[in-house]
Amino acid sequence: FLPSGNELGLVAVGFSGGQCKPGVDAAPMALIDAGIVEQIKNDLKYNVTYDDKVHAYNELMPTSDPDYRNMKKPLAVSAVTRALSAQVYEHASKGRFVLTLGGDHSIAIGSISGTAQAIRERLGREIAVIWVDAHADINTPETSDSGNIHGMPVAFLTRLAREERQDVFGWIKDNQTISTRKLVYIGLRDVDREEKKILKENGIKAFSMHDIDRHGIGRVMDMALGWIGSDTPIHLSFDIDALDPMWAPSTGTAVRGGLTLREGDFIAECVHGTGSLVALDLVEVNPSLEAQGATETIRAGCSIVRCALGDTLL
Ligand code: HAR
Ligand code: MN
Ligand code: MN
Ligand code: MN
Repeated sequence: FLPSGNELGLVAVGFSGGQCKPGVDAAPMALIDAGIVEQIKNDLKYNVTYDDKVHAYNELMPTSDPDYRNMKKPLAVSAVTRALSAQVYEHASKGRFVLTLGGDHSIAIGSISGTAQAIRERLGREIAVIWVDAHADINTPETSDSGNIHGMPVAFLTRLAREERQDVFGWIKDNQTISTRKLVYIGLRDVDREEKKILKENGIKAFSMHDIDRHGIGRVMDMALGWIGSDTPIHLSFDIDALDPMWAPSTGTAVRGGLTLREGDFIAECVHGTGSLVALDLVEVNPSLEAQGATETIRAGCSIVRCALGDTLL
């Protein structure tokens, strides 16, 4: 089921409505300006299908978007992720590897639902998701303290949260959802109390920074990939805040005590090495925060992407 012929579809999503800090919408352009597309084409030899646009989805923005069930900007996030889902589906259903450059992490509702649907239709298979993040992003609207939807995408994708209203994620169909059994976290270190309960009650596999300290990243990757099993299509959703702020300071909710740059690259290399990676998100780069560290953060993001796409050291 490997995306054949090194075909890659790129979607650039300039969206920040899943949280409150402006600037994360500028990340795709910053990554592109840093040369990510040339690196993918020339160094890694992919055929890139890209519409040459950073999508802001302005035409989808509601004039009024009041809080609903404690969610901030529910209409905007729902509309953007719905449109993104269709874009990602379009690429994935044609057998392309799909790279989505965010944007805040709420966009994973769109990218993962699109991948899940395309892989089910093409191969009759459920995807696994590897979520690399300081945060679990599995709050339901009711458990979230912030109301920011970038803290909720995993809940909507797994159906731990659901909503009937079509304009507030009611559009997510069963064939666009993922199983909690095929979800693995790596890098967690800032998980809300209610989220910990959700992880425990649903038996979700999670490797925290403590696990990485104890076992080392090599064994953690063996365990993570062993849990998923071979020959399972994988969607890797990489939040740059998984990295320590030393390497990626320019992000909205930086948490100290994170992954080194090499550990982040190693995760991406290992997932590439399975031969089963079908899609990648890179999210939460915010060049306007800690601006003296923006170049470094962008470089770290480019490096993660290259490693996931098969860049090798030797
Ligand atoms: N758990 C907190 C919340 O729900 C913080 C989430 C921060 N999320 C991200 N994405 N930066 O991982 O609001
Ligand atoms: Mn996240
Ligand atoms: Mn995060
Ligand atoms: Mn809380």
